[in-house]
Amino acid sequence: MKDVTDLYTKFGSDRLPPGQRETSKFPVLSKGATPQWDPDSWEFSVTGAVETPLTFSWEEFRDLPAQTQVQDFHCVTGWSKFDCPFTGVTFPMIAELAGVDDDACHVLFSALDDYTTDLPLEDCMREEVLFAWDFDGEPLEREHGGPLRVVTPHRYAYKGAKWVNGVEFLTEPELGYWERRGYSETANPWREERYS
Ligand SMILES: Nc1nc2c(c(=O)[nH]1)N[C@H]1C(S)=C(S)[C@@H](COP(=O)(O)O)O[C@H]1N2
Ligand SMILES: [Mo]
Repeated sequence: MKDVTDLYTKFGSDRLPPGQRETSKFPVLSKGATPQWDPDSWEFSVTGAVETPLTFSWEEFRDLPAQTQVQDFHCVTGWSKFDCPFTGVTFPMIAELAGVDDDACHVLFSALDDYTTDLPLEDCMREEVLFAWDFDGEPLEREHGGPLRVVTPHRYAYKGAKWVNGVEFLTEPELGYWERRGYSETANPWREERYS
């Protein structure tokens, strides 16, 4: 198990980012209802500025090499949860399988509930950005994004799409669900980049 809870030292002096409050609970924040999913028809796609667009069935995705990381989770509404053990595949692993084009600079994640979120490519090409399916050794609860979600411990949690089923590599930024509503494109918690 890899502990990445010291990640904050790259961004600031405090583990708890400014304006955040620690909670031991794991609140649920979704724009709407938890979407249905069917393991037999579920498909994960990698598209856009890549050499090889990819699709994975649920079984194929689960066969990818996984790792477990203990991460902190920071919600833009002001709560942080420490020591979250997430298991999944790293973003750089998926990027390597698809072969990212030189002119790709942003990434748009999409999800079963039509949520989208955009991050600069360099913020995604990090070992701590995981496509996670387990939390604390158990399948991720449906309301927390099961079967599969993204986690971004170095960014506010709205950058981590729950129920993720698509990754598109972009040659120019595109605003996602919360970014269109005024939330930050970069979302660094230690700089309190909440709004744009
Ligand atoms: N697909 C999807 N992903 C999403 C959201 C959502 O509404 N839909 N909400 C985001 C927000 S604002 C936060 S804070 C986290 C919340 O994750 P949690 O419900 O597991 O705490 O998920 C993010 N990912
Ligand atoms: Mo959030």
